[in-house]
Amino acid sequence: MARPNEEVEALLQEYADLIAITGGDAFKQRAYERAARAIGRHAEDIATLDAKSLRAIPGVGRSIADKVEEYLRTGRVAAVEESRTAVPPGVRELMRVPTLGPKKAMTLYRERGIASVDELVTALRADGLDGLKGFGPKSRENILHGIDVQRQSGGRVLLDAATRLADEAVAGIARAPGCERCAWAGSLRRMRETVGDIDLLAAADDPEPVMEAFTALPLVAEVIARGPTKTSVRTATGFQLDLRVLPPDAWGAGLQYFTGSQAHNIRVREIAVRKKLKLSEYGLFEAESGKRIAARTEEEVYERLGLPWIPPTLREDRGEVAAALRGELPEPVTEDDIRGDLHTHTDLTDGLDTLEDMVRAAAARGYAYYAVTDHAPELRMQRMTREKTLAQRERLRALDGEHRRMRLLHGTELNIDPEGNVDWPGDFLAGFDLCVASVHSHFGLDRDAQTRRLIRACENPYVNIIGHLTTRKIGRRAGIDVDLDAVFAAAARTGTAVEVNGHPNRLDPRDEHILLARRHGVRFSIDSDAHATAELGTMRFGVGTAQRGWLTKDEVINTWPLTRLRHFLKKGPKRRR
Ligand code: DGT
Ligand code: CA
Ligand code: CA
Ligand code: ZN
Repeated sequence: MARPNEEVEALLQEYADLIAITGGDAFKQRAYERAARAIGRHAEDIATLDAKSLRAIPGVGRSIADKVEEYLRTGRVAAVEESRTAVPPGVRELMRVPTLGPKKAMTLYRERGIASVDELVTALRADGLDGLKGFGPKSRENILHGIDVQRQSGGRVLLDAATRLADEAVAGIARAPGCERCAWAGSLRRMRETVGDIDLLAAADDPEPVMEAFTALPLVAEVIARGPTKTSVRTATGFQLDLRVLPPDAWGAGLQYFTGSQAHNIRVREIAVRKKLKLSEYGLFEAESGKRIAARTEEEVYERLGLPWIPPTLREDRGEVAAALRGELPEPVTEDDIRGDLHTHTDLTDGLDTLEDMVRAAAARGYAYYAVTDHAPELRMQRMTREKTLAQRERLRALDGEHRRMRLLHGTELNIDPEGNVDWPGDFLAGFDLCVASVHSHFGLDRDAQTRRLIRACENPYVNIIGHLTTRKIGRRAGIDVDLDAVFAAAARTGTAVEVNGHPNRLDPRDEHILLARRHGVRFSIDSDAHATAELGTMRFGVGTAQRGWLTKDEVINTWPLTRLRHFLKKGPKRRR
C-alpha cells in the first residue's frame, strides 16, 4: 500500500511530465517537480496535515496545496486528468527513456504515431525513423542503448526504497508474540545497488503468530504462497518479500545461508567439504556422524570453518574467502567512522531545505564537520552568482561551531566543462574551503575526450573531490565512457579525492570501479549529496557501496580528523592559503 505522500509525489511528478510534454511553462514544470520531491520526502503523513502545515512544506504554494487537498478529498485532480487526455500514457513512458525527453517523445507520437517503448524499439529496428528530424543514426543508437539500460534494472528496486519496506516489515514482524529475532538477509543485507526481492528471517519456536503478523502488514497487497515456515507476499507495486521462520538455535546458519551471495556460499561450502563437514541453512554438521557443531550465530559458523566473520557487503566471491583464509581480509569503513559530509546542497540552488536546517540536521547526526557545496553558475538553471555564494559564506561562518561545536566548511560543486575547465577563476576558488567538481553535461563525448576532461579537472589545484565520477543514474542513464584507470592514476597523483556518491539512484562510482581505484592508491570521500535534511541519511548507502569496494577507513578522507583533512584539501604546495 503506497503512502499518501508517495501517491501525491507520483501524481505531481506526472503533472510536471505532462506540462513538459505539452510544451508548457518550464518554470511551472520545475515547480511541480520540486513540490513532488518535497512531499515524497516529507516525514509526516500529508493526509494528517491541515492547509497551513501543507503550505509550510518547501515548494508547496497555494495552487499546489489546493491540488493536494483535492486529491486527498476526492482521489483525483481535475487539472491532471484534463492534461492526461492530451497525452497517451505510453508517451509519458517514452519520455523516461534515457536520452529521449518530452519534446522528442511528443515528436515520435505526432510524426510516427509511436505510443510505447515497445513500438519505439520495433520502429528503430525497422528503420522506421529514417528522415525524422532530430533522430539521426547516432541519436537512434543512443536511444536503443538507453532502453537497454532501463530494462537491465527491470523489476529491481533501489536500495532506499527496499530499505524502507524492509524496515517497516521487520518492525511489524518483531512485534509478533514469540518472535525472538527478525532481520533482513539477501542482497539487501549485502547492500547491492538494486534488490530483486527482500528476504526476511525471523527466529521463533512457533512460526504461526509470526506468519500471521507478516501477512497482516499494511504493505501486503497479495499473499503469493503461504507455508508453515516460508511465506511470500507482494506489495501493491508488485515487489516481493519472502519470510522464513527459523528455530532460534539455527539463527546464525539461516542468516548466513540466506544472506548469500550464492557464489560466496559455494566458496564457503567448499571449505566445509574439505574439513569433512556439511553446511546448510540448518547448521554446520559433521559429515559422518551428522552431529551439529555450529548454528546459533554467524560468527560461530565461520569460526568452525577456520574463518573470521566476513561482513555481508564483502560476500560476493571477489576473493574475500581466500583473503580471509590468509588473514588479509580488509576491515571495511563503517558509518561510525564517518566524521562529516563533504557534498551537500541547500535551497540556495536545487536543495529543498535552508542552510540553517541542513546544518542543524547534520549536527544531530553527530558530525564533527560539515561542508555546504551548492552548485556553481555554469549549471544555468541554478542561477548562482558570486554575490550569492559570498553571502552564503557569511551566514555559514556565523553558524560555525554553533551546533554541538560542529565545524562548517564552505564549498561549491563546480561543473566540469567539455574541456575540463570549471566555473570560476583560481583567485575566486581559493576562497572556498573545498571544491567538488562534477560532470553535469556532455555525457556523449567520446572516451578520449571524457578521459582528458576528468584528468584536467584533477589537475586543477583547487579541485579537491571529483563528484559522482561516471554520472550514471541506476536504470536511467549509463555512465560516461571513460578510461577509469587513467583518471584514477591522475586523481592519486594530484591529491584529488574520488567521491563515492551515496545517493541511492547514483552510487557512483560503483563497487567494481572502487576496487579498481584502490590499486592506484586513490583517496575517497563518501558523501550523501543531500538535497534535503532527510537525505543526509543516504550516507549509509555510500558507506555500503564503499564496503563493497573493500575501502578501509584510512582511504576515506572524511573519516580523518579535521586538521588532517584540511591539510589534504590544500593539495600540496600548489595551493596558496
Ligand atoms: P536478489 O533478490 O536478486 O537481489 O538477490 P539475492 O542474493 O537476495 O537472491 P535471492 O533472493 O534469490 O536469495 C537470497 C539468498 O539465499 C541468496 O543470496 C543465497 C541464498 N539462496 C537462495 N537460493 C539458493 C540456492 O538455490 N542455492 C544456494 N546456495 N543459495 C541460495
Ligand atoms: Ca533477495
Ligand atoms: Ca528471495
Ligand atoms: Zn551535488
